[in-house]
Amino acid sequence: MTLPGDRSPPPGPLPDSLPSPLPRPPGEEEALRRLWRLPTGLARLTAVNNSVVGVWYIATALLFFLIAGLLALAMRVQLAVPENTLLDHGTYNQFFTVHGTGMMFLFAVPIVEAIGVYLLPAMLAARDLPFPRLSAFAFWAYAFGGISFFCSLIFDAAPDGGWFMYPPLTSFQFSPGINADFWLLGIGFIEISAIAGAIEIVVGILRTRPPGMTLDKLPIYAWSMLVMAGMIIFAFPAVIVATALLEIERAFHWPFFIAAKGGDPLLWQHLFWFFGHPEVYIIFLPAAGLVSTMVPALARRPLVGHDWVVLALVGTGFFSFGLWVHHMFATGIPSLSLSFFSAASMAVAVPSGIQVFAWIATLGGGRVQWTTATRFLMGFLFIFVLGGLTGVMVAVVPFDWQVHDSYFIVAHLHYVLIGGMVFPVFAGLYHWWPLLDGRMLSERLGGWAFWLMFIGFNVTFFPMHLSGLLGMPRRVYTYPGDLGWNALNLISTAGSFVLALGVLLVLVDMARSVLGRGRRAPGNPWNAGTLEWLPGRLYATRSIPHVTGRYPLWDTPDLPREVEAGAHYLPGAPTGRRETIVTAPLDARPQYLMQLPGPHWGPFLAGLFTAAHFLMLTVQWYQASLVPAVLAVAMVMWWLWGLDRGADRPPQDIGGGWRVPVYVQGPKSHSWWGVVVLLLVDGTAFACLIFTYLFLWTVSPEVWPDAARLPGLEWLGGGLALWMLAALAIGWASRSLGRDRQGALRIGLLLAWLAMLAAVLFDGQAQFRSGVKGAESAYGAIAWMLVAWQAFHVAVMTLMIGFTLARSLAGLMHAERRVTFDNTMLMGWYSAAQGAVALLLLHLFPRLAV
Ligand code: HEM
Ligand SMILES: [Cu+2]
Repeated sequence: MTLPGDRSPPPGPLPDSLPSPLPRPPGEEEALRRLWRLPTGLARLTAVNNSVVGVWYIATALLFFLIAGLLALAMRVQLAVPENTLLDHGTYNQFFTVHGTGMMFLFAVPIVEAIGVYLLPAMLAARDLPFPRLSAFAFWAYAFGGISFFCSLIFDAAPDGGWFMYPPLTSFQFSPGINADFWLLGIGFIEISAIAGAIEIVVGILRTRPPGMTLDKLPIYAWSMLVMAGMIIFAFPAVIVATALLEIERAFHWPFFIAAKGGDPLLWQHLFWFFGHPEVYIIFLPAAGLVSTMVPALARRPLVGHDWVVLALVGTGFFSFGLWVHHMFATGIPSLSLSFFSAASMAVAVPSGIQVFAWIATLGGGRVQWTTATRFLMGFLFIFVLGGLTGVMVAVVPFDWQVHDSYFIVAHLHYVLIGGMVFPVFAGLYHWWPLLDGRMLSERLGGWAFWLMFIGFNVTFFPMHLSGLLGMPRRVYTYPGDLGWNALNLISTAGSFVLALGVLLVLVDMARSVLGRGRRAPGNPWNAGTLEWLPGRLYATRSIPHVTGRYPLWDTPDLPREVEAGAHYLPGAPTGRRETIVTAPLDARPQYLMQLPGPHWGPFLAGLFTAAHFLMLTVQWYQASLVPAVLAVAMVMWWLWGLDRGADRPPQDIGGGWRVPVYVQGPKSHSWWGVVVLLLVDGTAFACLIFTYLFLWTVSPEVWPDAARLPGLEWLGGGLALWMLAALAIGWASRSLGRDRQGALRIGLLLAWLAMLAAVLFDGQAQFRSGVKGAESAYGAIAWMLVAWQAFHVAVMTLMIGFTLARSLAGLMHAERRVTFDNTMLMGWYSAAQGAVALLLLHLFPRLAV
C-alpha cells in the first residue's frame, strides 16, 4: 500500500509551510484538553497517560527503595557491634535477601523504566507511548506484586537464600517452606512488567519520534533506553526460564538442579548470570543516559563525542552478554576460559571510560551551572570511578579468589550500584522535578541532602573494603569481637545513618513541593536543549515540532512559542480521539496517525487479578488461583476489544504538507512491531530451554535414553505434520481474510487450533508411551518441560484464536481491518515453528549423540 503522504519531500530541513503562520481554529486546544483530561475521583485509577502512570511508577519504586533501605539500616545496626542479638540468624538472612532482591528487582530496574515511561514521550514530543494500557497494566502488576513480596517479611515467610538464590540451597529439600516461592513470586512480577516496558520503549523510540528526528538526531537518553530495552529482551528470558525451572523443581520435583538425578546446580548459575551480569548494565546504561542528557544542559554546550558515547552504549550492551562467567570464577571453571572472561571483563571498562571522558570534556569546556543536580553528578563520577577500579580488581582472577564472598564485594557492588544509579537518579529528580508540577526543589535543602548522602555513603561503604580485606565474609549476621573488625563496622553503621538522613531530607524537599511550598519554575529553568522542556500538558506539547538538530531548543529559541501556538504538526485532534504521529524508523518520515486508547478499568483490574493469581499460587491454592487468572485474562480481553477500530476515517492532514492514513496494517503497524518484539522475548526463552537441554546432556549424558527407549520415528513424523498443518491453516485463514471470505477464515482458524491441540497431545502421548517420567531424571525433566512449553503456547493460542473468532463473528474484522488477526497469525506461526524445533531436538538429538 502506498501512503498518500509518500509523495511529499522527506523531512530533512524544515518544510516551507512550517511554522505555519495561519491562525488556529477556535476550540482546537479545548478539544485536545478534553480528550486528554484525567478521570476524577476513584476513576483516577483508570488513567493510562504516561505522564500520570509514570509518576505513580516512579513514586512506587522510591517507596520500595525506602523499604529496602530500612532493612539495610536494620542490618547495619545488627552489625554495629560484635555478638549483637538484635536480629537472629534467620531474620538476618531474610533481611539481606529481601534487601538485595528488593533493591535490584523492585527498585533499580523499575525506576529506570519508570523514568523512561515518564520522560521518553516528552523527549520525542510524542503524545504518549504506543501502548498506554499495557504500561498501566505493567505498573499495577508491579505495584501489587511488590507489595505482596515485601509483606512476606511480616509473616516471617520471606526468602532467605540471597538475591541470587543458588540451588541446591533453595531447592525443596533445603528450603521447604514457602519462603523461596515468595522470591520467585516477586521476580515473576518484575519479569512481566520489565518486558511490557521493554516493548513500549523499543516501539516508542523507533516509531513515535517527531518528523525529522532521524537516528543521528535521537537524544542520547533515548539511545541508552533503546539499548537497555534490547538487553531486557535478550536477558530477562534467561531468568524467566531459570525461575520457571526452579519453581517446577520445587513443586513437582523435576530434577533440573539436583546432581543425584543428572541435574546440575551450575545450570542455575549459568542462566541466572547470563541475565544477572547484563542486569547491572540494564540498571547502569539508563542512568548513564540521564547523565549524558543532564551534563550538556548544565554545561550549556553539546555533549562532546556524541557518536562515541552512542557507540559505547551499544558496545556495552552487546559485550555485557559475554561476561556472565566472571561471577563464577570460584566454581572451578577451566583456566583458559577463566582468562578469556577475565580479559573481557576488564575490556568492558573501556566504554565506561569513554563516557566518563565525554562527560568531563563537556563539563570542562562549558560554563557549568552549579545546581544540586550538578553536585549529584560530581558525586556520581567520583563514586562510580572508584567502583570501576575495584571492579577491575575483582576481574583479576587470583584477586577474586582472595576476596570472593567477603565484604570487599559488598563494598564494590554498592559503589557501582549506588554510585552508578542512585546518584544519577537523584540528580535527575532535582533536574526534572520542575516538569512534574512546575515547581523547583529547594537548592538549599538539596545541597545539604547531597553532602549528607555523599559523606554518609563513603563513610558507610569505604571501610567495608578494609573489613573485607581483613577477612570479614559477607552474609554473616554477627562476628566475634577479637578479629579487628569492630571499629570498621561501627563506622559503617554510623555512616549509614548519615546517608539515611540525606535521603530523608530529599523526601522532605519533595513533600514541600507537593504541598505547594516550592518556588515556581520558569518554563525551561536550566536552559536545556531537549524537547521535554517544551511547554506541555497531559497531551504533551500543543503541536509536534519538526526536528532538525540534536538540541532543538538551542537551534530554534522561538520553538516553545511556535509549538504553543500550534504552528507545527498535529496541533489538534483531527479524528476526535487521542492520537500521535508514527514515523518511519530510520528517516522519521510521517507514516500514519496512531489512535491511542484512553482510560479504562481493564489495566488496573488485570494487574490486581494477576497479583491475586500469583499470590494464591505461592501459598499453594492451586485450584482457587484459577479464578483470578481467568478474571485477569477477561480484563485484558475487555480492554483489547475496543481497540483495532479500522480505518474509520479518511487520511488526515497533520500539517507540513503531510496527509496520512489513520490506520495501517501489516509490518508497518505499531502492533505488528509490538508482537515481533514479544516473539523475540519468546524465542530467547526457548533458546534458553534448548541450552538447558544441551547443558544437562553434557553434564549427565548417562541419563539420556538410547534409541531403543525413545518413541518411534512415526511420532516425530506425526507431530511435525500436525504443526505444519497448523501453520498452513493459519496461512489459508490469512488469505481468506484478504478476500473477505469470513466463513473460510473461521474454518481456517478452527483448523489451526485443532491441529495445534492435537500436536501437543500427540507429542505428550509420545513421551508418555516411552515411559520417561519428569521426576525420574534430568532428561525426563527437560523433555517434559519442552512439551509443557508447547502446551503453554497452545493455551495462549486458544485465547488468541478464540478472541479473533469472536471479532470475526461480531463483524469487527475484514480485509482492511486485520491487525487483530495479524497478531494471532504471527504468534501462531511462531508457535508452530517452535513446536517443530522442539520435536526435532527431542527425537533426533539422542539418536545422533547417544
Ligand atoms: C541505601 C543504603 C544501603 C545500605 C546501607 C546497604 C547495606 C547493605 C548491607 C548491610 C548488605 C548485607 C551484606 C551482607 O550481609 O552480606 C547489603 C547487601 C546488598 N545490597 Fe545493599 N545497601 C544499600 C543500598 C543498596 C542499593 C541501592 C542496592 C541496589 C541497587 C543494593 C544492593 C544490594 C545487594 C544486591 C546486596 C546483596 C544481597 C545478598 O547478598 O543477597 N543495596 N546491603
Ligand atoms: Cu558481572
